[in-house]
Amino acid sequence: MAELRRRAHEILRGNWRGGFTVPTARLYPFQWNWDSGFVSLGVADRAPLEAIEELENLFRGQWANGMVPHIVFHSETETTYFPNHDFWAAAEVNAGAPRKPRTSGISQPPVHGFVLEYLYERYGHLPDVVDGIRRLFPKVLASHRFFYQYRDPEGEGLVFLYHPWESGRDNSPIWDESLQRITISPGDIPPYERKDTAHADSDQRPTGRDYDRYVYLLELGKRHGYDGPGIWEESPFLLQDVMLNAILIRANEGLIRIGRQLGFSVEEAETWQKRSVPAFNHKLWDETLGTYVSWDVRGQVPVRSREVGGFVALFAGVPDDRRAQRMEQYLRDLRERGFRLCPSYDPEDPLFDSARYWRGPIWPQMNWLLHHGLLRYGFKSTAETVRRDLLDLVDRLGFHEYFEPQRAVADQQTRGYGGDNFSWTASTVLDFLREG
Ligand code: 9WN
Repeated sequence: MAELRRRAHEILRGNWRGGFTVPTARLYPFQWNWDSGFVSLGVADRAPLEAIEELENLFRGQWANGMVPHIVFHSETETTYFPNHDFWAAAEVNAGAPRKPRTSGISQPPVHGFVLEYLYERYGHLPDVVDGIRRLFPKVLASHRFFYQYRDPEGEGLVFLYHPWESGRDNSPIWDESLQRITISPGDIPPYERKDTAHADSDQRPTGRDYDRYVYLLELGKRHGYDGPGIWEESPFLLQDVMLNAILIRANEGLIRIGRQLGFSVEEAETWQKRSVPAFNHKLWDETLGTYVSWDVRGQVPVRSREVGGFVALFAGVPDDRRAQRMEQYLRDLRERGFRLCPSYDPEDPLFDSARYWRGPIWPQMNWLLHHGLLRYGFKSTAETVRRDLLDLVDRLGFHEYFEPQRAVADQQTRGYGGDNFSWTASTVLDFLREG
């Protein structure tokens, strides 16, 4: 385990670009929103102040409307990623988007409220860290306000996304039906060239058709300055994502807790919670499946499948004990059926694909969310399984982006999937080792 720890630090140092961390060198050469949240916890393990620097650099990309974009392009000369800053043209279509650093035009799960809470709990004895948290607090609050103002037009307490990249689980089968509504005729999208398949196996990445639709939705957002009401009115892809909302709720909670201790007003966040928690519980629970699911706003139907995002409700503390027990039982059954925890998608569903992006593999940061969610409800042994499974996989297969969930298959492998030397994999390992 000491070796694992040493490697994890080495990876984070290697991906550090003087002020922020890239998820992995060539595949994702910029700063990503929710990656940075998880990564800052790992960075803090060695240098708590660098964790603050990491987050402050992310928030340099924050828009006037409060949105924290999903990518901050600190370098304008890096060319190994598509879509790059020029394709997004964010500052050209929205006056509130910074010109420096350049950014994308959509967001990602807002993890920073609970990340600040963890940093405060662990390093609150360091005055410089506390000063950093004080500086970041109002920015994080503003990023939540963005979601409630721009992504919840009916004041329901549940926020929508209009691009799979905003979910962080880009290629999950839960988006398939909604994406199929998008029909693309010649000339609908500008010509573009993918870069991801030059750095990762194309069997493990989204298909060309998926990418066309990603570009279509990007262009739709661009037409509306990425925050206009036309998005809600026009987008064929519009969902209240179960995980985005669970993370927002958990992050509100984090802000409320540290806000009280640091003397910030927390009334606004409390008002959000009062709306969001019951709405989530009422609208997103699926009694037959025994988990929470996303809601397809355009189709006015639930997206009925068991996928890892639904289980983040545990981390948000939303379910009552009965619901939580059903969710935990499902995870235990998966283990007994020969899976490591936790596959990103239901292995019994025909759309499950154990090696393809978000359609089955295990993601490290998802294990982090599940582990802490399970602990919150006292499911110690399953929480430990989730922790152990990830540590074993990384130990045997390396610090990859994602991993094979079928035990029998993974046992024959020598490497994980997707990018290598991955930052949030290193960060999750460091965090899990703290408990070992
Ligand atoms: C688009 C960086 C990001 C993660 C996402 C993951 C993947 C990007 C891509 O990589 O998405 O944002 O190009 O596929 O799905 O969760 O933040 O690690």
